[in-house]
Amino acid sequence: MASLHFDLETTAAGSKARAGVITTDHGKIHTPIFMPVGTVGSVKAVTQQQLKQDVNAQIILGNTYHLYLRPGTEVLEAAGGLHKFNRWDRPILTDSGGYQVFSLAANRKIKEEGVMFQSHIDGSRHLFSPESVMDIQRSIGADIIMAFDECPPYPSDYNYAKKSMELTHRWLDRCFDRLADTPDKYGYTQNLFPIVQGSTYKDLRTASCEYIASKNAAGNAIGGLSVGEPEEMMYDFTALCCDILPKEKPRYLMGVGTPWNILEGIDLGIDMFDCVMPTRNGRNGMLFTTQGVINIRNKKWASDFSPIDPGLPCEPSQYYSKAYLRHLFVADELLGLTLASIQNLSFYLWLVAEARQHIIAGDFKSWKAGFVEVVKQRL
Ligand code: PRF
Repeated sequence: MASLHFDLETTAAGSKARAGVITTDHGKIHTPIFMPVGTVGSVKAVTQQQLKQDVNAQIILGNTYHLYLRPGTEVLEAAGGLHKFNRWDRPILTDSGGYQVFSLAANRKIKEEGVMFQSHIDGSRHLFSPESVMDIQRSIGADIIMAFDECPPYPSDYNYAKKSMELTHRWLDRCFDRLADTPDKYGYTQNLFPIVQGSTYKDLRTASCEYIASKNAAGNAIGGLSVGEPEEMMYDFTALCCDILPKEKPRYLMGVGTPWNILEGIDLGIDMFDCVMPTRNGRNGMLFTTQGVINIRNKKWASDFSPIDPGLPCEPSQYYSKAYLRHLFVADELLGLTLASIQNLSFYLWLVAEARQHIIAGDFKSWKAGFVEVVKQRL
């Protein structure tokens, strides 16, 4: 079938923000978009029906590292790919494992060939190379697949960052070569997004963006940010990358972030985001709402029978009260995890949809300036 394409609809006045539509073989994605993280093929505590009906998710993420370790490519291929296995018929994006291998696996050894590592589950030894990671992503069958990269820690010294970036670029060439040699497995097109690296050095970031742009991929990602650097630095490097990466292709800022990070990213020209924050923090009782941030375990909510989030047009957020959700958390009830995850994901998807409407309406900049302060508030 057809390669992914991106139609840029509107560029905001006085901002680099854009509204667009990405078309994949599993349907359309309206941008800017937030992608819920479903690491092992499941967005934790939320069903696929809830993701569609309550959250309005348009695309979800999976992780090559986790899906390779469990259930493994044999099961995924026998199922006919991840879409058939987890019954999610909208677009899926898989991260390459390049990041998870560095954050989760033990005893990593990075070589030209790839990365040797030990599984965080059972200690078994594995090699990830650009070729093996492309093969695994072929078996998973996501619509958008990510290049195998190295994400250096923050801070990294210049020489390390440069060598690491050059390795990521050589690995990228090998990813493209492998894909060219292996056909799509399931009758629809998989699209490789390369990843910009270069740590926090302007000349390296510039060189990486130029190299990645020269590949003329269907979309481009910015990696290596939101790894502990100050927020202002993340915004500065995002801006630098957006100025070089092609306008006519979607730009994906990996692993970002808080609601205000997302609004800033949109302002700088980012189209796609993912982050575990809404689900992970939700499971710890931190709620993101249209009124600000809530710690639902706090005693002050014990008898507050107002809706979880009166400003959110999502059924669970309107139907259940703060007092009830607090009770579920205090009593360690599993439903609390589900309701908090749905609240946070619904809020994130609502936030990007609102941003899109304001970009189209022409008042994104002024709306953002006011709303950033609201979403940052601690209630
Ligand atoms: N590379 C990959 N995945 C990622 C990152 C990266 O640099 C980040 C950094 N924020 C999150 N996820 N492959």
